[in-house]
Amino acid sequence: MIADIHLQPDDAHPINQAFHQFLTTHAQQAAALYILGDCFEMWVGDDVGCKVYGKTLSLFKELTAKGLPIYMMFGNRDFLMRQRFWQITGISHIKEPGLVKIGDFSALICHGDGLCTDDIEFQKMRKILRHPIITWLFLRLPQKKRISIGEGMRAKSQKYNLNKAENIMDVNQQAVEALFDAHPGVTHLIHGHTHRAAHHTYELNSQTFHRWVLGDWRPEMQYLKIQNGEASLHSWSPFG
Ligand SMILES: [Mn+2]
Repeated sequence: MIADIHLQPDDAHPINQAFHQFLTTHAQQAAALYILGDCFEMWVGDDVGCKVYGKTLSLFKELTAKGLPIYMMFGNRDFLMRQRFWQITGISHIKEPGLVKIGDFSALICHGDGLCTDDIEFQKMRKILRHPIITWLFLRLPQKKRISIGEGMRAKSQKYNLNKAENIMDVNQQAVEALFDAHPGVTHLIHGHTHRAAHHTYELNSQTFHRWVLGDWRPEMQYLKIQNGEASLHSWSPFG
């Protein structure tokens, strides 16, 4: 499982190159690959995305055609992939929160931005941007317009994040507990978004709950491996 690769709209970018290498090595050896959002730095429509990320998409296709199941969730930067994307790549879309069962291991999975409930401004904006009418209208704008809006929002969010207190941008513990409450019997949660790779645990009603956070790919990438009923975080660098 991986998240937050934030692939740049340029296939020659080192992050994209590293990701391509990961796909053809680690991912290929896995039984399945889960991407928990923000694979792409931005996605303003399948017409633009499929062109800009052409190399990545053809690698996805190669892997799914070989029989590797790939699952992808929307992130807060890439939630406008539509039928053409899923068709071209062979990737299956999973909605959040998802529940995965791999052997004896069960976990809830989500991108993680929905759990950052202390950031009220962000949550308000998220609601507006994800509204079906807004996305419908947005996808009908000319390509140039969509690209410029996307670029503008990207710059704005970078600036916005610089001025925010660290704790506001992390997940809210009550939101995490509420998610577990809604799924009795599940004690693992895996998410990305905050870019703070870690394995957190807490006890409640004599039960241990685990929260696994996937990191980003700067400078090292982290992935979570599920094997023999256990999860573990790993780092990998294609740069040696
Ligand atoms: Mn994110």
